[in-house]
Amino acid sequence: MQFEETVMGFFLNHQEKHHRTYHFLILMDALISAAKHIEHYYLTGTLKGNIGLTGNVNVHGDDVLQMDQIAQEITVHYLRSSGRVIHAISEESDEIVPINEDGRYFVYFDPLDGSSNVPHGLPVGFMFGIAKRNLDGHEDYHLRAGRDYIAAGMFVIPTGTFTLALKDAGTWRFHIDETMEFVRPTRMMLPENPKGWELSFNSANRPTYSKAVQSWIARNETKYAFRYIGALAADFHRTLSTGGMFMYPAIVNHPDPKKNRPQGKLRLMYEAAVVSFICHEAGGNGVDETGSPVLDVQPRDLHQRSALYVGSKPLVDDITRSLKS
Ligand code: AFP
Repeated sequence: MQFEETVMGFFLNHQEKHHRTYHFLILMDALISAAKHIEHYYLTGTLKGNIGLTGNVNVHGDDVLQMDQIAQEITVHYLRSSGRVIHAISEESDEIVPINEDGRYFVYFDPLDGSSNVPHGLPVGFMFGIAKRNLDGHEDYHLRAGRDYIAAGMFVIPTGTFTLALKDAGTWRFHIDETMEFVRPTRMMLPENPKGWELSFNSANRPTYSKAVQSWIARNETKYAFRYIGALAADFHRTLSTGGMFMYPAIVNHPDPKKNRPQGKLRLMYEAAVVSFICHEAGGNGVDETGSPVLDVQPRDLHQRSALYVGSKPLVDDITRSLKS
């Protein structure tokens, strides 16, 4: 028989090695419990009729699916019961979600990212970033740059995979086993050999990108395979394994100027900064439309958007030169 190290065994060793408190473990246990519940509801959703629309529209103008609401409720429940979270910022909530005044952490999350995949039962993401409350100083500000995160992760639901990055301690991938435990921590580093690298972006939007990005794509598209499923966690999961680059450029040349998105589409705190943090710990990089590191962007509002170019350093560096030229 083969036995694997569990995610909790991994955390206990990590916390002991780095002389950390147990509070972070309690928070991680809450996030993992939430992910397992969301996964369960997702898998049984069609049978229970949970994947339809609620008739509500969220802060971004997207139709809210029943599954979005279920995932939000589950996550807030577990964060609350952990007792370790002061505030949460969620894609599904216009306002900051107060959780527990004595909490130590801020959590930024999207409990069901990639909703257009839901009616098809295809992969979606549960993405999160964690910053620590400033326990020694006076300031407890929740608008933190990704550089300030202590951890970030993504569950690809319902595939049973979990990728987690711990500050200065690497990016790790776990798989769910037959007892529903996440097991087998595997250190992830972006492959250096460009042979298998892939590009991932919404090709239908290509004419709407800046001229610099369009020419970069024209110069590079034949060198790499192209993959896109439309859920950031699933697309980036692949980028991390194969190397290459995921991008969601700013929309600046839309035939209907009202549909331009010069700020990009993805949300900074619970999408772009999360994958940039994971990528950074795996030896890669993530930049925005100005070619600046996403992790350095100081958010000014909860649901701020960002363009994103994330993946293997040589490709991100190369497109950064085009973005800055
Ligand atoms: P939805 O949750 O609204 O489907 O958005 C998902 C997402 O934010 C991200 O997960 C994808 O990478 C990106 O949008 C896909 O956007 P397009 O549908 O415009 O390609």
